[in-house]
Amino acid sequence: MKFKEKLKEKVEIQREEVTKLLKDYGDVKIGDITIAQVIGGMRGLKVLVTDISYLDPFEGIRYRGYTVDEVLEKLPKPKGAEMPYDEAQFYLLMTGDIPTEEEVREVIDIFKEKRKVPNYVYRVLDSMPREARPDVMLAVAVGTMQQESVFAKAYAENKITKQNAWEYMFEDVLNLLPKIPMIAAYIYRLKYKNNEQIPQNPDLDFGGNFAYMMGIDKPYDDFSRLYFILLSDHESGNVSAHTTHLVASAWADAYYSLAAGINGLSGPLHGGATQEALKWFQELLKKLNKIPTKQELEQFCWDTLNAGQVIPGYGHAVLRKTDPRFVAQLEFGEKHLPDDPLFQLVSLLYEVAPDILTKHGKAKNPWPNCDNITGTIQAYYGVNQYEFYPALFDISRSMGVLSNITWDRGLGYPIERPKSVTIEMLKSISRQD
Ligand code: FCX
Repeated sequence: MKFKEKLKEKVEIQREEVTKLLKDYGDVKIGDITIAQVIGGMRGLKVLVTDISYLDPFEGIRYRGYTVDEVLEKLPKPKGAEMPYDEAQFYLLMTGDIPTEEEVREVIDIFKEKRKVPNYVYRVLDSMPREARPDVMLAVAVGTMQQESVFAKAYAENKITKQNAWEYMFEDVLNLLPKIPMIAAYIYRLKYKNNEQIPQNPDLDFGGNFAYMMGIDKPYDDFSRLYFILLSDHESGNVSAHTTHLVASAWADAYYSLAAGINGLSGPLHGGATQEALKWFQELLKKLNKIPTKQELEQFCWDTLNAGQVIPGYGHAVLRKTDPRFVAQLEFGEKHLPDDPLFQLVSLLYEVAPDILTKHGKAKNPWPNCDNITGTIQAYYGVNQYEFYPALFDISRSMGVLSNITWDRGLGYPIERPKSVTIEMLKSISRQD
């Protein structure tokens, strides 16, 4: 497999670099820690390392050094499609290189070969309560397949060394990732479409086949490709990426680790924000029974803030400008759904909310993040069951977190184990200062 050969070459070079860095410069300090950071969710602490993506507070995300615009422009696309292959984004995240047509074709073929989901997974999903949330079902499906892990089997047979661990992880990742959109589409139709399932289309790619199995016409395939690229990675400190990395750091396999990451993504301050944003817009429309004027929208924002709630899809722990992933979706919306009332509302909110949040004076970043707009576009294409949104986010995020844990094993990163202190200790340190 050329894909694996390329990765192997890169892993070996980088492993040597990391070993040398550690040996020669392991004692060099890269920062200090304040009490505010320890109590404040470790904001700004440089304690993780990943090359898969980097989030600049003012520029936004770069995947392997490429901006959102560059990725959308440079990655190969299916014939006639507006958006690139998700397989190409996965290749980029894994290897750091923009794939050629031939290189992406290899990944597409591997994914097609491996995407068939075992029947027992469907039986487990069918037996779950219909009220179970889609992302819970997805995590259960991933956990159910853990017994297929080649990494876990090789470990049990004493075959794994620090040198070869990444190869087993990589094999698990290639077995697992192509199944994620298949399972998510199955869950969607099980829960919301009377379990009338649409079999996969063997001619279609990751995003295209997902849209097909969802039963939604074009250009939903392109929106799916776009969305899966945009949310695929956001450094390794966000909750879903960090959780996956943390669990894998104890040499849990990709199945355990991804299931944990899926759970990590669920909270309303993280992957749940998309559903909160759509809910917020719908409540506004319900309350006013019409598209609000600018003044009415401003009032609704203040009502939200005065009630002690957040404006969903605004703010960010790291970003300090409009999220380029929001902009990419806004541009898609301007092209494909400019007259949609909800979409118009998103655009209007973008005009008023940053000023209001600035006046409110709490949020460090008054600009929108990607989650503010996704639900509106999904709803336009009929996916208005907003509890499904974290599962959609999971499909995308799987690409980045699974790339990260492959490299974690490739570079021999150890088990993660930060040190805790007590509040008494912090008080005592502050008294000495
Ligand atoms: N509306 C109102 N208040 C907000 C706000 C918003 N959109 N964003 C931040 N604030 C408030 C915080 O609640 C906090 O208040 P407090 O001092 O009373 O606790 C204060 O501003 C400072 O928070 P800040 O440092 O700016 O932000 P954090 O790093 O603590 O949190 C998130 C970042 C994203 C969690 C926060 O901005 C938020 O809750 N936003 C709304 C939910 C959301 O959009 N989440 C998705 C984020 C992202 F894209 C993802 O991970 O998926």
